[in-house]
Amino acid sequence: SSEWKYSETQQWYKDAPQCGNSAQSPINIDTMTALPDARLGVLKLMNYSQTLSGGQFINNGHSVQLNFPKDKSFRLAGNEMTETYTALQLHFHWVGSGSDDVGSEHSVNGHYYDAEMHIVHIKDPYTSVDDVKSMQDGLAVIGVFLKVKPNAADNPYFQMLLDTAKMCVSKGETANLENGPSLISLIPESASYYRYNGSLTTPPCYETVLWTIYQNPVIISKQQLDSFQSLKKTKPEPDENKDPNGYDDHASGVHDKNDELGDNYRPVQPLNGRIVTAFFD
Ligand code: BO1
Ligand code: ZN
Repeated sequence: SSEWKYSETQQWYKDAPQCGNSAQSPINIDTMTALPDARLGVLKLMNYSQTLSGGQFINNGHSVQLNFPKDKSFRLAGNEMTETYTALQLHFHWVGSGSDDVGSEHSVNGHYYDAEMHIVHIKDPYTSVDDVKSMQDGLAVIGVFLKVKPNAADNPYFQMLLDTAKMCVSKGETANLENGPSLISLIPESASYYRYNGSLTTPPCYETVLWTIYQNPVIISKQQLDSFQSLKKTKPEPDENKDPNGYDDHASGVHDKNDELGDNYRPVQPLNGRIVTAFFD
């Protein structure tokens, strides 16, 4: 069931029936219909000033994901929330090098950003997605848009992530983050956000996610987008000139050009009457 592909999003429901349900993610956010909600307030991001050092990046063939260190607890709560959540991982969705005007999963008034970061949290005290999959708000995912500005300098905080993420070129490769930025440094300065109930954007598409999408993007450089696009979605074909018995953590061998990891976003899904609310800073 982990054999799904971004080129076949319309087939996902066959192995993962929930992908065909009616409260799916991502969505287009229509800012004219998003309803300011007085119950919402600035997100409470607890321990987010700690660094991510000690986490581990993995290229899972669908994205590059940073699993958070087990000995730190980055936690999320909100004004209106009775529950708290603990962060498990962050990962990215981004535009492929041959594509234009796409890349993010969510869109705003039909506009897509170059990339989107997801910080995935699980409701306390649970630790497994299976335990919360029947709750509408078992997970809380924060979405942050990334925007390439021509001639922008490297974003120093994202660069600290990319220096390690870049080492996981092939599917299955991992690398430990030794010098990580604080989690708060990856979040936009403005606290404004959109909020709705939806799903995981990949199989198994469980409708268990309380989504928070920050309104403002974070700026990255063109070279930083290039670093994401240098990753591959497969393991390399063994290089016949190399000793086939020699093990290598960072796999050697040959990648096909169309093995580039990118365009790893699901198309926007129908709202089916769901309401998007908003908090404006
Ligand atoms: S996303 O943020 O909606 N793109 C998203 C999509 C899939 C997952 C998480 C977030 N998958 C789940 C896996 C679990 C895993 C959990 C946390 O992520 O189904 O097995 O424990 O890493
Ligand atoms: Zn995601």
